[in-house]
Amino acid sequence: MSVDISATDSGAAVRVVRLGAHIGARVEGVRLGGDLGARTVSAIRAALREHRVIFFQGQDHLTEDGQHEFAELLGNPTTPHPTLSSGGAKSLAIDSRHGRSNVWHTDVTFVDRVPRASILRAVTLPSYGGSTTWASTVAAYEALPEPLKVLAESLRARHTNLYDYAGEGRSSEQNSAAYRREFESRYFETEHPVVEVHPETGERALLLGCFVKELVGLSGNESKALFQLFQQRITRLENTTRWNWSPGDVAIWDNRATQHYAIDDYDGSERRTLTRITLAGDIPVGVDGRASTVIAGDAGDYSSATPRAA
Ligand SMILES: O=C(O)CCC(=O)C(=O)O
Ligand SMILES: [Fe+2]
Repeated sequence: MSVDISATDSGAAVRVVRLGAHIGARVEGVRLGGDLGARTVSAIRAALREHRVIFFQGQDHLTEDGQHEFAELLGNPTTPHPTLSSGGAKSLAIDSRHGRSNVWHTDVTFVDRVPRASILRAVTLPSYGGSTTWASTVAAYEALPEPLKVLAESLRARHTNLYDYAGEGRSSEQNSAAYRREFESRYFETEHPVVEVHPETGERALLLGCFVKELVGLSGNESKALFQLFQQRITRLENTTRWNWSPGDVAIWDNRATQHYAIDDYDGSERRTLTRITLAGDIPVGVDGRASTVIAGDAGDYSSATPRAA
């Protein structure tokens, strides 16, 4: 077992238990909330940077306010979503009655200011199934043979919130018509590099997922073929970790280094709800120093973003 131990502000131990070679760790010994000290927050940040997605169990005390206060210690929370209203709530409701995110994606890539991280808290769970899988887009890039790295680094992709283009096949019949209308109520389109340089670690990561509409400069068929080639690399099982939720569990993922997929293998009559808070991120930058560019939509009221120096 690979375990890293560091001390919290109260002197108690934080244990970070690795779950796989490329992605995932369980963090023990932390009670999440707005009252965490700087050493604990810094241990959580370090674990997130290293493991891409981290899991906390037994956080049943956490309320929506507590989740938000904790999020403020890690970064700047965005509004819940660029298009979905949350009825004044501080978090986005992930609710099986609205839809099921059983398609691989990085959160909110249709805007230029792609969130830095998401913090997801399980509230109501089905009696079986409904786990979530994350994939490391850094490990996927690093495993590419050199010619494919060079190709990926030269490509840019257009991402939109009208998300059925790329053939990834979100099971849209599962998503309520009202939810979908609201999701698409404002049109966003952004051009991102296919390989982004991670702003904290300098690592290279593939930036794709279900919001991709096309690869710039290619025909529809070529675009689809190359999208699938890289997307299949990302979702190789060796790059993934899967979490089977219990109520009170919290997952935090680095949204610049991962994609995720919510597995729709629970009974249709059962409800599954979680609450998500995302942290504001900067505008991605490619290996050539070129930043992402907005094609349509202004996400200024979703999240403030400072353009990264090229
Ligand atoms: O339902 C889940 O497990 C994840 C849903 C999702 O895509 C998200 O919270 O960003
Ligand atoms: Fe998501």
